[in-house]
Amino acid sequence: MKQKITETANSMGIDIIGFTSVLDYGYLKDLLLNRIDKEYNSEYEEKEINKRLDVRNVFPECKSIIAIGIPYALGYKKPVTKDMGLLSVSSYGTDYHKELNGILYHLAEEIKKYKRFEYVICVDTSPLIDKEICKNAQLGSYGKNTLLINDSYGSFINLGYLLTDLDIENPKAINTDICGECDICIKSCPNNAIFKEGGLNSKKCVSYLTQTKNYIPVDYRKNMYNQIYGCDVCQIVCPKNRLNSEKVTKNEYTDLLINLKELMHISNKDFVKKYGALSGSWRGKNVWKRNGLVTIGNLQLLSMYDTVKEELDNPSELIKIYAAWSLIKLKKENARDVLNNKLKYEDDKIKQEYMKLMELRL
Ligand code: B12
Repeated sequence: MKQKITETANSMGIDIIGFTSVLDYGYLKDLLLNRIDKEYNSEYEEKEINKRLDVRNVFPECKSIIAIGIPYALGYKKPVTKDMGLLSVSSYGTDYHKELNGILYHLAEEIKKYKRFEYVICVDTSPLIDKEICKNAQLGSYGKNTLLINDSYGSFINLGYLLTDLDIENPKAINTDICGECDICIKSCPNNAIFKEGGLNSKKCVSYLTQTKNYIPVDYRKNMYNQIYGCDVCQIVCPKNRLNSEKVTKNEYTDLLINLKELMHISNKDFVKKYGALSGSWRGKNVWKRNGLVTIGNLQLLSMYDTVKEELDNPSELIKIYAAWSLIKLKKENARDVLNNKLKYEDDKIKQEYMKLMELRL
């Protein structure tokens, strides 16, 4: 059965495929609880841990899992810019959720031509722990950057799987150390989010910071540099992503660059029209705009001073307080006068934030 399914997948162009019959992930309970205890978790994970620990919570009839990896952006190099924002390459082109859902559906329907079975598709958004399931299905091993790295394709692979009621046995994968002494991702992580001993503090990861609606500590903002959505640094530096040239799919990624002036003025409708199909748009316009304001401050784009100033009148607190930060980064003395004049119109929370920012040595 495994061989036949693998052949079907290969004939559809799916190179990375594996199987696991590990259904119970209770062995990760302490690790997950420990992360929560230390507040290393993110708000994008299912809060009720037990729901994450057994695939039968999602599909009670599950007996085995068919997992796949779909490579993207092989050989990716960041486009260079001095005055634009940047999206992570995981947000390039068609939303990978949509793409993988389609591929997995197609695969399941092909398998059904010779074997009746029931299935549930999972890509990213289920409570389950995709990397661990795919590691058990032998799609790859954990790198120090905590991502799953495939032997042939590296870590630029999106993961998805079919929970099935098929009787497919496969032993649990053993952890292999594929990084050895290499710690380039740990050293390169802009905000030191990766631990030497393994694991990641999500709250410090730039990818997390670009997505969260929570308050971003002032000290972390410079490390977001020009990221409007996501971050690829720990993958770009990884030697496992330096592939043979025949695997490199594309070199030009200028579509990932974001015009900041346009972003500051874009309407909700135009945002959805222009960026709505990208996986990185799920947090909406204001989060991108907030990141745009951080970028303008970080890149010292003085020509954007007036545009940023206008955003102090934006009704959204999420925008206002980052506009204030950005303005101070651009021209501290002028910004102080502007913010002082605004104090009387703002509520206590915003007032306090402005006062704090004016006192900081930015
Ligand atoms: C929440 C989440 C995030 C959070 C937390 C990331 C994280 N590392 O967990 C944030 C917002 C930071 C994030 C960022 C990104 N994400 Co994300 N994310 C998820 C999500 C929804 C859940 C992940 C999760 O449960 N983490 C919790 C714990 C269990 O994971 P962990 O901390 O890494 O711990 C594991 C190992 O690292 C290891 N470990 C942890 N601590 C220790 C300690 C020791 C001592 C040892 C030995 C091992 C060890 O064991 C754990 C067992 O699984 C999954 C989809 C899903 N449903 O699973 C996608 C997923 C992990 N993300 C993905 C991607 C692509 C990204 C980004 C690259 C996107 C981007 N370009 O910005 C970045 C990468 C940042 C990074 N280095 O991880 C892919 C990863 C693909 C791959 N090749 O591995 C996934 C699988 C989505 C998918 N289906 O394709 N993500």
